[in-house]
Amino acid sequence: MRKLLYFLLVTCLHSACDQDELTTSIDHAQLKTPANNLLTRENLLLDGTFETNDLQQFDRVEAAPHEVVVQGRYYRSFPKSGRVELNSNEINVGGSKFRAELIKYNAGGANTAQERWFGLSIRVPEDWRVVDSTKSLDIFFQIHDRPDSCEVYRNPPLALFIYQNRFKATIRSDSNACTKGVMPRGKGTTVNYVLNRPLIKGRWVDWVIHVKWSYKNDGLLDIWQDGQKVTKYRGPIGYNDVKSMYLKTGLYHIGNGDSWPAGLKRRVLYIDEIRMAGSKAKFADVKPLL
Ligand SMILES: [Ca+2]
Repeated sequence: MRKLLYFLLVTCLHSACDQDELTTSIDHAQLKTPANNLLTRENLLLDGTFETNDLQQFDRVEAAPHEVVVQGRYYRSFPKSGRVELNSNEINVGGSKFRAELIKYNAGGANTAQERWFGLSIRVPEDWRVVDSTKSLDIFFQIHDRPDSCEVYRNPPLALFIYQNRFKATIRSDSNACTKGVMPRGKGTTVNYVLNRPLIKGRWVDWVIHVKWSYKNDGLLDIWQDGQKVTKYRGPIGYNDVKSMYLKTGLYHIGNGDSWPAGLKRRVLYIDEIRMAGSKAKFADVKPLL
């Protein structure tokens, strides 16, 4: 297959310009036409490719307008993707704490639609500064619970995030009908770390996630990174809730309390090809870049 790699110098003209954006690389051999791509995908509940030049595929935006923009400097398959930014001086702007996330409902749950497939691609900029703190992490994908009337919003049953120089993921479960507090602990509740991979900067990284929500022992979680299975978990995942959960993607920085990493002005992440599908789906339906 013939490969052409172009390096385009792009002049920074606006204040949001990052060191990483000085160089754009496009691998033309990987490009697919939208028509070819759409024909092969079925069963989608979300097809978040940003090709409509807006965020209409999502149900809600928990971000200020400048925090999530559609742009074409980088993209996965088609010539648009989402650029997400968090700024050090914008706590509680566009969402609680340091947050800029897109939301899609109907992500399933242990007592509703148990099976879901998710796909997404992320591009961590070359100049992403690793923060050497055990109190700092940046979530780029999470499935969030919707609490029952006896509960508060808890930590998410599934979260993928950047922690120091690693990609990591946590899962949480609770068989109790009423979870106590925000972080399930104690009898019937668990927290597990199910992914630990080197952080990759400067190129797109594809993720496919297959999950069966269950607070019993028949739950399932498989994660593929760039087509390679990196997580195979069997056991409880999710809460004993009535309502279906929701997908969130973008950036959510968690520090020690309300703290932001010292000396860091901004976090930027590119996201693309965010898909969700139900139990009839297969790997190829949600995989980025067919
Ligand atoms: Ca519950």
